Amino acid sequence: MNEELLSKLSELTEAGKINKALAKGQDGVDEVTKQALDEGVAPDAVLEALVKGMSAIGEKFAQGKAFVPNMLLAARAMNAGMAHLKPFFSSGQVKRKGTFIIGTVFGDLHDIGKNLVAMMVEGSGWEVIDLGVDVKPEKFINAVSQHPGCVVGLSALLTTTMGNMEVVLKSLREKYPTLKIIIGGAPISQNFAETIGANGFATNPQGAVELLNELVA
Ligand code: B1M
Repeated sequence: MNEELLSKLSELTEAGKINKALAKGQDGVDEVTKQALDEGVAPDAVLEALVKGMSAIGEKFAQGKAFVPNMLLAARAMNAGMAHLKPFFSSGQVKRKGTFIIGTVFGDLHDIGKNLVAMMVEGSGWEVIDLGVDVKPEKFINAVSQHPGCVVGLSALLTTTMGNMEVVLKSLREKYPTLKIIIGGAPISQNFAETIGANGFATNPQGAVELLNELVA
């Protein structure tokens, strides 16, 4: 029974079925998560099922078999489930993989891709702190100071703001020499990531999740 509920939860998350009102009268992630927890399914098993659904849509997106709207719906469905899990996070019954601080670097206002990365990473079990767009080094430094052991993600969409990634990275490493920093965005390449000394680069949200999991393995 548990297995059935959990696989239903993964499928509903992947399909972006949020709740009854939005899923044509059928139970969505909202209702099924509540049902699972009410029936005594372990909260970490529920989280795993939600993550499985998000990973499935993330992989399809990376392969060009799903699109931005699919990702957005899946993330909203995931969030509906996460709302029921929040008390278990606060009580420490369910552990996060780590904290990921993400922002689009200063000078750059593009946030659609960055938001997708943030949602996928959150959906894979990390706590995500999204600093928004046009983020200056001081704001990253301040956030890192409040979250020891975090990983930082920098996004940039313009060739003119790629250089600002290096400025942010250097400012952060001056204060936190061992801080792990990953980067991404349309103009970014592996070569650029290596040149500025980032710990890794990803071309899509699923790639960012895999990179983060490798960094904390
Ligand atoms: Co802008 N823009 N834009 N724009 N814009 C581009 C990027 C551009 C390629 C369009 C073009 O000329 N063909 C061009 C850049 C050229 C260049 O630098 N070589 C450009 C330009 C020039 C500009 C302005 C300068 C235009 C002007 O005002 N003259 C201006 C700059 C403003 C600024 O930032 N200071 C500007 C403004 C804007 C809008 C505000 C109108 C709007 C942004 C709205 C918003 O984000 N809220 C906008 C948009 C929408 C685009 C395009 C059309 C779409 C970008 C997007 O959202 N893609 C874009 C052209 C295009 O890409 N076709 C363009 C979809 C998104 C899912 O993909 O962001 O690549 P992407 O994210 C991917 C990956 O890159 C990766 O995962 C994401 C999901 O797969 N990824 C990461 C991203 N961050 C990551 C971080 C990671 C890992 C992976 O780890 C930390």
